[in-house]
Amino acid sequence: MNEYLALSPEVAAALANKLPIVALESTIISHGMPYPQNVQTAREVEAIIRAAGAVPATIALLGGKIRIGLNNSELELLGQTPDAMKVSRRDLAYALATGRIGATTVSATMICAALAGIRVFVTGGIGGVHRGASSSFDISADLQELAKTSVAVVCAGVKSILDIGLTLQYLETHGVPVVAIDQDNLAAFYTPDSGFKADFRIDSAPEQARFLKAKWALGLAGGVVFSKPVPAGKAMDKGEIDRITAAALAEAASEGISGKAITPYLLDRIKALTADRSLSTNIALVKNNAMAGARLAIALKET
Ligand code: PSU
Ligand code: MN
Repeated sequence: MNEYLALSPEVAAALANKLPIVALESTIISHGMPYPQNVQTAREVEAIIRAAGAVPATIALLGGKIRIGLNNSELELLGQTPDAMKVSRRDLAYALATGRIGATTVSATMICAALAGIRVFVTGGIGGVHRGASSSFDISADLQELAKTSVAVVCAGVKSILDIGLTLQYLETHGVPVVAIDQDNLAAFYTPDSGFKADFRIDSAPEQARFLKAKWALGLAGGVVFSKPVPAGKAMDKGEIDRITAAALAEAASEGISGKAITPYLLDRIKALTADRSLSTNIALVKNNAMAGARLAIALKET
């Protein structure tokens, strides 16, 4: 076990007993949602995973260690530290060496999960190629991580704050399969349909597990994106979210927001501009993903 890893007793026991484990990220807690809904959602997501028969492992950086599995007071600490460092691959060594409170993004969570031997990871949405990337060069480190780190990421697709077509193109170039669940098209986070077809559709967890097993048995390192659409009753209206996204992007441009600040800024503005309705959609889709991730982790143990 890597010297920087510190497992919670629950996760340590699950690893020793080869139980199915689902990794969860922490940027969604510190930067993706406001307190106290962030902590409450984190706990509810963990409860859904346990009820489904798997073990949740929320990942964050505390006191110079990669913590795999957080207790209630650690979740609370993270939820109440909005200035926790947003940690992607680039920031991991710095955050550990300086003992910072670090919230891991999809890329850093994949790295930490892989170090701990966890193969399935549930989140809300992945990062991607930003609109205007041809001049800003802003492509999330999440995509490069998916290209090399062998962890399955269950999400609600790619948000329309991003350039969804270019994100899919980038993933294709790097050999990252995008698998839709329950429909043919990639999901777009707040809405079920991005308008773009996913590479494959696999609804059943045992088949998803066989797909992962085949990929990794071939020595094809890297992740797989599983896209689960937001439940229909919790989705936002596409016209409304498109208008609001355009407004938020315009505000970000006029404020000169860029780099790692842009994604949290846009999420926060979208939440404000939808009078918090986007937050309830966000919470619903993460819970929905947790169920799919737990089923996949269980199926992977049985494959
Ligand atoms: N999308 C969301 N909520 C989030 C994020 C993305 O709906 O919290 C976070 C994830 O942690 C993701 C990160 O890995 O933002 C991507 O940041 P960037 O675009 O700076 O790579
Ligand atoms: Mn970026």
